[in-house]
Amino acid sequence: MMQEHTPIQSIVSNTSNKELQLIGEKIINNQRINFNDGVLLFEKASLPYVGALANFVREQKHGDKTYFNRNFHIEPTNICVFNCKFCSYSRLYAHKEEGWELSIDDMLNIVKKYDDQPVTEVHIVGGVHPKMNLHFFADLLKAIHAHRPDLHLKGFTPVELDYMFRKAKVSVEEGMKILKDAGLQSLPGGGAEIFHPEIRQQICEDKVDAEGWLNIHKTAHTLGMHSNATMLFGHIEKYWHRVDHMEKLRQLQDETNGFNTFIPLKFRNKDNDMSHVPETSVVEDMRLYAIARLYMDNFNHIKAYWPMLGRQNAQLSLSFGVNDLDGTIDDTTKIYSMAGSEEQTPSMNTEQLVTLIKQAKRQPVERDTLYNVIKDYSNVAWNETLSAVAN
Ligand code: V47
Ligand code: SF4
Repeated sequence: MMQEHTPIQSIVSNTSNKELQLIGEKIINNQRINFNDGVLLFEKASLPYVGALANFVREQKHGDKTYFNRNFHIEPTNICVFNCKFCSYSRLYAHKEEGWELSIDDMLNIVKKYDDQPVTEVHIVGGVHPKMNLHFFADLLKAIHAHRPDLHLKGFTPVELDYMFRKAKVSVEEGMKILKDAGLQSLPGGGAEIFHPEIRQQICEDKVDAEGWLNIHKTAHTLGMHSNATMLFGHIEKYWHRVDHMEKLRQLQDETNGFNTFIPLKFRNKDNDMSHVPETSVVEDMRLYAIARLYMDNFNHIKAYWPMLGRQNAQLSLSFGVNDLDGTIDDTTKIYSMAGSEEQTPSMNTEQLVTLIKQAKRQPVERDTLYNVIKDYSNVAWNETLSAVAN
């Protein structure tokens, strides 16, 4: 008797392009795709094709589950010694009157605003201030931890860490241990941008390079910490630079298994030195998410950061491989509002985020930083017609 094709097998076998068909077969058979496959998908595959495959992988891994967490952000400063061309947020130290620099008390007061709220994580990332050093941040972590020991402390990109460790004249391992002892539990994914020097030299030449970024994450993983990884896409990079970036992350993940999630970040072009570079289309964004889901086979989660992508596109991404929508944020981080994200309403509460996920016919699940389930919202009856997704 002839075996019936599943819908995904039919899509793959009906594809006229033989090369794309072979890649599709690898995916269906749970085989890893390689660098050339990744580039080919970017060059030749249609959105419906990569979308169907990515959705197949997403549903194999997570079914309809779509995670979010309740967190808030602290941005200690926007003063920065670096000068990344895509950054709309930083101010050089020479213009520090245009920026902000928070004291430990200021930041503790932000934490205290959440005293009665069931947030599980604080995300701490900012510019690289020449006077905020390793010991300042260790004291900050200790103060937050003493005030609220249940909060997971996720903070600092390798850009900040590399600078603070070099200034304090400690090795990466010593520095990470100091911060870990002070309460740091994970690293966020920022500062990765595009690893390849051909692009890095043009958009952020003076900050930590790919090797340094990867080494800091590797060291964190070795110390038992988890971390995220990002990729800033949709500017001057070529398709192969994206695949090269994902390949480097995939290799490190093979070694350490310390990454929680991969977060593609769409380049926004307002008020920065790359304003002349046009932004990518929604179709290109969704193709990117889908291909990321296919390439990053050893990453459990693909996250869309809704404050940057916009709510409607974040909702759409749930059909293209994404299974995580960052957090309910009361005070959207300034890095995106300053770079031109269309997010005018700087917050989305839990009801709105759950509704947004349900409208996409997915299953909203609140998680903690390490993806332990806190609450499944499937049966919480909120009004699904609520206009949660108005951009
Ligand atoms: O590294 C800066 C990006 C990143 C722009 O780990 C821009 O959970 C687009 O990494 N257009 C920092 N992107 C933010 C970040 C992050 C955000 C949310 C969650 C997590 C996590 C990490 O923001 C920077 C850079 O890649 N960025 N400027 C811009 N114009
Ligand atoms: Fe500084 Fe980060 Fe902005 Fe680069 S992206 S200028 S490191 S704040």
